[in-house]
Amino acid sequence: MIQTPNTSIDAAMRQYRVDFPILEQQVNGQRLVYLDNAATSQKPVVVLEAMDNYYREYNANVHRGIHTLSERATNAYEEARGKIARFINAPQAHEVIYTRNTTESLNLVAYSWGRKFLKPGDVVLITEMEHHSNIVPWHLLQRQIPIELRYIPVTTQGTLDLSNLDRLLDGVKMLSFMHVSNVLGTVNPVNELTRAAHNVGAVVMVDGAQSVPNMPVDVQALGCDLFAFSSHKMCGPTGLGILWGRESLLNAMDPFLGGGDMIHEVRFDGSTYAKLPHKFEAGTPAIAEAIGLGAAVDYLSGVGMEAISIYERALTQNALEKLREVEGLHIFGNAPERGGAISFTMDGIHPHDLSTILDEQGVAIRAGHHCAQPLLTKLGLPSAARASLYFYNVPEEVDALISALQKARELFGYVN
Ligand code: C6P
Repeated sequence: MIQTPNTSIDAAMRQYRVDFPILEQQVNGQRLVYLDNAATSQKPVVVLEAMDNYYREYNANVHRGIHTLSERATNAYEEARGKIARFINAPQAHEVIYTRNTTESLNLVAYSWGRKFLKPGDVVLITEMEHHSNIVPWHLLQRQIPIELRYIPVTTQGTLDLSNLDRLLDGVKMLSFMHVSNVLGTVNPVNELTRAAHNVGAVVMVDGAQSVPNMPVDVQALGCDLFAFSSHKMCGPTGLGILWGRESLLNAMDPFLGGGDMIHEVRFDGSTYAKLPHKFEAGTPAIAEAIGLGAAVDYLSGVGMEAISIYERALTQNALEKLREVEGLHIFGNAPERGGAISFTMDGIHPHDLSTILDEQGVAIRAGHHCAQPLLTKLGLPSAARASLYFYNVPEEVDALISALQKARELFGYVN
């Protein structure tokens, strides 16, 4: 048993494993140890059932048909929006926009807000630890409008270097940054950054892809203006993301995509657009997926986000302590506040080889640049291995990771 402030949490978390039958399987003749949760989480049975039930019982398009199935589908789809809004403490459900994923949410803002409100020479401030989905949309925008893209540096500890924040914020119209790093695990100080950016009149967007699944998130307490995350990393299905934004800001932005469902009126000479949230939801949406995320949010609320966060912190500390004892292993990121993603390299073994050897032992980790190439370049790495934990992981799985890493060293002849 690992030490948490409340050891009954350990036992409680263990009980939830039965909700994830996929974890019971063998991979390559070994019990699966799934440690790739930052890439995508597994889905509990209640989520699978909610989606299955929609397709079996009331599959219909939303907001269109005046018939019973369509009304049921529309109600379930909109109820899910309400649940998601409550989950992040959004003031109003219509400020919650369904997108395809975090990537689309961030692109939507760069496109719809950026094209309307940025002028040549304006500054967008991001950080050196960003995922590509918060870098490339700004690069694309630069091809249309010559904005300046500025970066908050990352320290050797893996935290943001805020010593020159005032200077970096000069002329900034948008500050956009990740809440929790998918590579370093670092939890960034959202309140501090938001306050500083608001003081210079900038809009603040937070990429919550790695925070919403793992800790309580209250967008009002964070103080930011826009917040993006993905369903599939928080026990929900793929194909669905969320953009939350302040009503006034979303109203001021132009639509992202044009088509059905997002219009008020279409004439031969022009169109007017629907109110929020539909203005940003062109075309038939991911209905089953929204219903699935609604079920995921209910499930996570039942487990308790505070309990998830406490448990994951303890499990991550446990993993870090054990990993530090593995000879030849180097961990990247040593922030005092960190999430469950742990990136590392091992002397003499390429991360891809390491990942393959671990897979042979049933242990699933990720290797590569983790869609954060500029950060890896700064760390002097072409690629890294990464284990990422979730609340259904247990301490024995950390031990399985350590044994598999030792085995890799043996295979490469580093141990007699
Ligand atoms: N990171 C990882 O293995 P999408 O792919 O749109 O659902 O999420 C993009 C994204 C944005 N921001 C952060 C901080 C992320 O971690 C991710 C997804 C996965 O690290 C896939 S690259």
